[in-house]
Amino acid sequence: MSDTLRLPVSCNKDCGAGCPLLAHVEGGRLVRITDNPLKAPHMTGCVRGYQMPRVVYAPDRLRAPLIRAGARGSGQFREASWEEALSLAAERLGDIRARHGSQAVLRLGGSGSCRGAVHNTSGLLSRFLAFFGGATTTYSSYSSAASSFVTPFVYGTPLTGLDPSTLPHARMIVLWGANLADLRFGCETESWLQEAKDGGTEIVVIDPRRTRTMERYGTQWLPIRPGTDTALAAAVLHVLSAEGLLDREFIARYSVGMGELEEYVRGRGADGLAKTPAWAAAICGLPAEAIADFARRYGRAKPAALIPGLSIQRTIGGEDAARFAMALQVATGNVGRLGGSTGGNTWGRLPGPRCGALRAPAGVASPAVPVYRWPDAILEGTAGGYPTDIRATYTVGGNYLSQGSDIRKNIRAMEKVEFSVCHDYVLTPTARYCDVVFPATTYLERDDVVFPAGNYLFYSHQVVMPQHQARHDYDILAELADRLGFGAAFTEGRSAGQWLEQVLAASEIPDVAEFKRTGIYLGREQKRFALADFVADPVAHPLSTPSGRIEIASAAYAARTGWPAIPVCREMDPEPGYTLRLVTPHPRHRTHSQYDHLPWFREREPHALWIYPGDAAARGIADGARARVRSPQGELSVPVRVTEEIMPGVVSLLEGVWPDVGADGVDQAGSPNWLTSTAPTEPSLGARTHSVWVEAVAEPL
Ligand SMILES: Nc1nc2c(c(=O)[nH]1)N[C@H]1C(S)=C(S)[C@@H](COP(=O)(O)OP(=O)(O)OC[C@H]3O[C@@H](n4cnc5c(=O)[nH]c(N)nc54)[C@H](O)[C@@H]3O)O[C@H]1N2
Ligand SMILES: Nc1nc2c(c(=O)[nH]1)N[C@H]1C(S)=C(S)[C@@H](COP(=O)(O)OP(=O)(O)OC[C@H]3O[C@@H](n4cnc5c(=O)[nH]c(N)nc54)[C@H](O)[C@@H]3O)O[C@H]1N2
Ligand SMILES: [Mo]
Repeated sequence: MSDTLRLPVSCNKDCGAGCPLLAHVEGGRLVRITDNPLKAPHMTGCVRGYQMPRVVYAPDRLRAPLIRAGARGSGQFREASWEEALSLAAERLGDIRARHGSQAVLRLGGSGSCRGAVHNTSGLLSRFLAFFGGATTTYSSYSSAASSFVTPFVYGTPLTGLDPSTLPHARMIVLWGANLADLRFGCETESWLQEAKDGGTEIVVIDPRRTRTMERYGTQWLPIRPGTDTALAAAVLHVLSAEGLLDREFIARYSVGMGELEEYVRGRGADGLAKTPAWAAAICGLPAEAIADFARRYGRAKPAALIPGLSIQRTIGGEDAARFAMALQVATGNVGRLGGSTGGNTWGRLPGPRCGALRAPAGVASPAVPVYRWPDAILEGTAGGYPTDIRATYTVGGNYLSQGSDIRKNIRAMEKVEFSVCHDYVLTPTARYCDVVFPATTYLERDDVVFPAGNYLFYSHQVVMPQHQARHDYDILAELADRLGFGAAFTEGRSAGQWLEQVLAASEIPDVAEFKRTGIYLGREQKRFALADFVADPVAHPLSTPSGRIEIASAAYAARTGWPAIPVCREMDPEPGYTLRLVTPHPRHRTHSQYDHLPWFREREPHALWIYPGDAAARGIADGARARVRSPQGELSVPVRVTEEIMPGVVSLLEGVWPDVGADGVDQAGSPNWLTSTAPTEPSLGARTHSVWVEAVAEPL
């Protein structure tokens, strides 16, 4: 008998997917991961899933609990027994709660394994801290703060997505800051995009970089300066309005306020400025004719699917970039139609099959701070207008000392707290600043249901034993809960495995044994698009906006925020002394900062500052040499890639690189958050990591 086992697994990661994979185990060792042969034809995994054995068996995996033995950030720890480390953490957390209340603890992280029903780094810590008494938590997300904030005002719902199988029905697809070939947005999107392209769909890519998405799927690249999408959108609307390309019947039947927006872009609004292509050209860096031509083709291509990336709203003014994208799809009558889109957030924004999850109890008071400003909340506290004074942080599934903007500030914040705990499977930059670090399992060391972006569920088997002394987050928190006196409340007497059975029993999956065997459960409908009901019959299915219709002008938004009811053109202010706009996109070979500790992944995507040849020449910077890049927040040193794949005036550094800051205060790794700021976009208080002014010079020898 062969001892090769093949078991369905699925990445429980925050990369926008969750894929149907198959683990091959030989003699107890995970040797390979491939696509699950039982998957639907358009589903595929990606390199990060296939290469997970490198992560599971990484030489730098934590071997035992760690207790800090040197200055914070020094990396000096001693290995401790579970008993000692758990007791220490329970004692310190309990002591802080006794002296300052449970809200003196700040909950951080959560994205690490955020797709699991049971082993969910976000849900588990929330549950633990709720029973602890209610900690200070964070609201909103690094990902989509601005668009999540505005979308309910426009559509009355966050469910604005589509199934990618609808894409081949589009005559034109506009990928507006959406890099669908490098990033994962569901496990089917790339295949359906390919099918659309093969079927003759025009695919326009609007991005300051010429990405793999353009290379593979694009029929036209419109290079745009970052953070200027509102100007381009306004000019497109101007052309549609001036040239009779608005779908007036659709607008009248389904929306309110388009007239006000039309007045604004035509120059009859308060600023008296006509948002013509020529006007936008100077802002966006695109030729006026290219803007007008795009507007006409977009206005005539029916149906057209405009898919915004999350990138356009991680900018100053991102709220209105998101609102404009939705307004354009309404203006052209493409909402709620097969082959169209809402112009709102797309991936994972439709319901999945019914399935339970292990959650936090409701009704526990937990004051919250915007996640983008977590270090400010620690440093400023109640004196700075934040709800609490933070004395401790608890991180599960986050690496905010790499991923939070302004790492220098993050370090100050982590140095200020009395006590900090972290669970992870490697010693991340964040773990280095913590007092106790618990070694956690990866998803391949535990059973779970994974929620992908789509109308399906995947089962992910435990395929290897927990490595070294790693434990599940669930078990670590249960042990701590026990020591803090609320173990029974946290576990309700169940193990993680028993919770999983309970979740499955309460799901719509009819045959759980079959689900575990195949790893795949498909919901009935696989070709859905948001707002179909509303568009089919707006009287029977009104939206839950005040008017019951799509609100292009939202009085509720204006009343709540003090910002204009319609989206307006907004751009970041210039920063004297800085002439280059930095974008910090997501990497193909990492999920944020994950995998950056492994040379194999780093070699596949060599880290470099992308800069346009003319900009490099003007600064004496050579291809392959190192440059110094500085912003008001910090300075770093990084190799340079001189390339026409980025437009003039813009530079790019991928996010997710672990910082490596020398005694001179210069980051040698090129970690973009050494340059970014926690000043957010308003009113959502969201991330603005694509709105950063920097300057670059050749590295002094
Ligand atoms: N492989 C992989 N996939 C991932 C992730 C990952 O880390 N790795 N992360 C996942 C997560 S959590 C998220 S939130 C999403 C992120 O999804 P996005 O936010 O959409 O991703 P980004 O890479 O930031 O930006 C996408 C593209 O927009 C361009 N861009 C930047 N600024 C602008 C702008 O102002 N205007 C326009 N028009 N384009 C701009 C960038 O050059 C880039 O090519 O990706 C998800 N998918
Ligand atoms: N400059 C810049 N910064 C950005 C962005 C950007 O575009 N530009 N993007 C932002 C966005 S959209 C996001 S979502 C954030 C993401 O930022 P983070 O939420 O910090 O994401 P990761 O870097 O993936 O860190 C997740 C950590 O969880 C750990 N982990 C994974 N699974 C488990 C598990 O099961 N248990 C435990 N205990 N740990 C686990 C991983 O090892 C990793 O260290 O970054 C943001 N930061
Ligand atoms: Mo994200």
